[in-house]
Amino acid sequence: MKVGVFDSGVGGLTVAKSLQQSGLFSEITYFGDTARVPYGNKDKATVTRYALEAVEFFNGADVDCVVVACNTVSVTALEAMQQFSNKPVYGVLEPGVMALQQLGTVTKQTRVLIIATRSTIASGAYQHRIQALGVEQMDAIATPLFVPIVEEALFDGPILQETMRHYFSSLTKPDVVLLGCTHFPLIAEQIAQYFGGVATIHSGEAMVAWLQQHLELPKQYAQTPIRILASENVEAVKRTAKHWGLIL
Ligand code: DGN
Repeated sequence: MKVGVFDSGVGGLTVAKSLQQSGLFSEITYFGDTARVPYGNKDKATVTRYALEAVEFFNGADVDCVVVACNTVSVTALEAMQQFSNKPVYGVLEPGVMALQQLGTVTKQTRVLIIATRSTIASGAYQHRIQALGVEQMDAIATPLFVPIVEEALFDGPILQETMRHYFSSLTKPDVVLLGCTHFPLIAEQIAQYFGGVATIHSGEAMVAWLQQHLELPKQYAQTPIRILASENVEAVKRTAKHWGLIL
């Protein structure tokens, strides 16, 4: 099975990496809309328009299904994509919620922190789904500064530490942090450490678990080649992919 991966830019490579390591797919075609990133501060109509252009691309591409790595697109335009796509389209919202549920220790008392772009937080999508699990203690905050920090490869150090203090210092310590943005898995360890060691949920790993459960795909490929396409500066995306450990 061949999978397409759509993201607003380079961040979705974290999800592509999980898919590449999963052994579930024979080939990955990644498309990052680098010419128009970031999507995280744009309104629903704009994000939907961009997402439908990606659908047009994937409708003509040699892929069997499409994974939307971008959380912002997954919570604002997934249904529109599914409506116009000629193949199944899967977003990261459901897998993230399923991963939280499968931690096994989620109760009314569990305190969940959701961090994401402004649009993802404003959509309320994660909050509603997680409340429906019975979770009563939740913080949901937009942390857009983490996006350029990760893109600048400042995975640790004073800028990241200060930014975490800026966003987190007034919060009660969570039990679980849901990383509701493609970039955040790259600073998951630092975020977990900031709170003294907490569980984190990674969209890519969550997506692999969800696909395995829902499509019952066997792990059968020792290697999954990835084809990288972008609306601008594809060489930069390829460099990032190498830097983040994808095998090109
Ligand atoms: N890919 C976006 C997301 O996961 O929400 C983050 C980057 C962006 O477009 N702002």
